[in-house]
Amino acid sequence: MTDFPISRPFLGTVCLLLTSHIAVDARGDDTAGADERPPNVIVIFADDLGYGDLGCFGHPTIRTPHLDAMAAEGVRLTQFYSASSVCTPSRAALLTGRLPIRSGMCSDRRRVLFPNSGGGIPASEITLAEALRERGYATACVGKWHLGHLPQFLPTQNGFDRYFGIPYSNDMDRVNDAPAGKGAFWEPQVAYWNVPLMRDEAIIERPADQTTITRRYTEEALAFIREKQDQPFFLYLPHSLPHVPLFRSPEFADRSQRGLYGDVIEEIDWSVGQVLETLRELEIEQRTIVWFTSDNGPWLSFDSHGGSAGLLREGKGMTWEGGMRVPTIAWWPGTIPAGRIDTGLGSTLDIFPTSVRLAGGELPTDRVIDGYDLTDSLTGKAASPRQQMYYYRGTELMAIRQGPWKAHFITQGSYVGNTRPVAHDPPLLFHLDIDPSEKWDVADRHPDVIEQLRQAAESHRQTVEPVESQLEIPLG
Ligand SMILES: [Ca+2]
Repeated sequence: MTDFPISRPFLGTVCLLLTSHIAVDARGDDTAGADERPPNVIVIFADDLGYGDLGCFGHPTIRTPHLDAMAAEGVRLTQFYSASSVCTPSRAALLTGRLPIRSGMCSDRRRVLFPNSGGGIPASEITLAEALRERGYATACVGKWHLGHLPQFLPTQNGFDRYFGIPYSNDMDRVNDAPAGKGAFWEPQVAYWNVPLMRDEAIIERPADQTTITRRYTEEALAFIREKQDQPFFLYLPHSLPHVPLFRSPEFADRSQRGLYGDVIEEIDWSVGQVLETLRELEIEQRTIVWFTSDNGPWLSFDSHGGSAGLLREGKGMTWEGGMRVPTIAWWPGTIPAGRIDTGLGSTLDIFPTSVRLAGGELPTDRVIDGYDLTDSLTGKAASPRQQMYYYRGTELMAIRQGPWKAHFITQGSYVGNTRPVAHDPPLLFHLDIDPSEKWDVADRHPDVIEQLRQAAESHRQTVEPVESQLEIPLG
């Protein structure tokens, strides 16, 4: 086996030499040779959806029948983490399988990219779209990008054949005469945010009509699936909602007992149902793995316009569980057994290696990959290989989880009130299997565990090399 290529221009040449490890396939395809075909990969990624916001994750009044059915037919992952508590680093981690600190897609000064940012995902990073395209996949990104809005950073420069969506958050580019403070959010109007809607590299609508954005993402996604049904494809579908400001199509207005936020989730749930139904209609559901998860926890400072982390502590922007543990479902009829709940650890970091291996590729060897191949745990054949999770805020390692234990070295608020960091020595220690809500600090009873976690943190730090932050580069 050769080393994976170091620079992008050589990617194609070398990848063709890689040996193929197509997953054993007993999924009953009736066309000759279809068993050799690697599975399609679909990643549906909600924005700021909390751990407690789905029916199948315990919400009492938000109705999510399609996601509940997806969970019943697939596996629910109850200890699954985003690699960051905010948008940009979280997306970089998902698409590269690497902690954001390794790619420069995090910062201690600016937590995400803004319209006045000049940086973006470095060309040296290998995205999941690039890795899968090299394996013959058709690729599409439909939704919120937030890895750089300048031409050289767009999805079409990062392995995606096509792009349709908003290049950053739906609350950016706010116009000057919009109501001040949070006033603009409580009764949001499309015209308050001058966000662009793009097709490939061109702006096709500005401000984007966010009222219909979930429906249009869905239509775009379904069209791609239909068009590419006869070849392996990767569809990355990062919804721009339920990030505030909240919008939904007229058909979903005032439907949910949970109010506007519930309406938004119910439209996303409808969208998921459309995707799964289309796969079934095309009879490709048994060769498609679909992930549903969220990029970070709920934005709690937006009151009823933010979501719920359920029994988890705190939310978006923080390294408490509510900020980074996300509601996750994996679905692949005939391969992932139905109705299972997997309490093993997992992360969006793991989607990259899992997908690349399913596609018959090999992981890059010239860089640290922080993800694990979860195929055997998803299919119930083995326990999850992931034992640790690192909780970063910018470049600071705030906390570490090892097995059931989590130590917080530093805690900090999110965006409002007191956001000064508070150092803990000894660290706060929680047993997350017993205490998922992080209520009972048991540090004084387990000095040995603390020592192990300190050493694990130190070993991890040794693997991190400083790189330039892309989030601090100004525009122009
Ligand atoms: Ca987010």
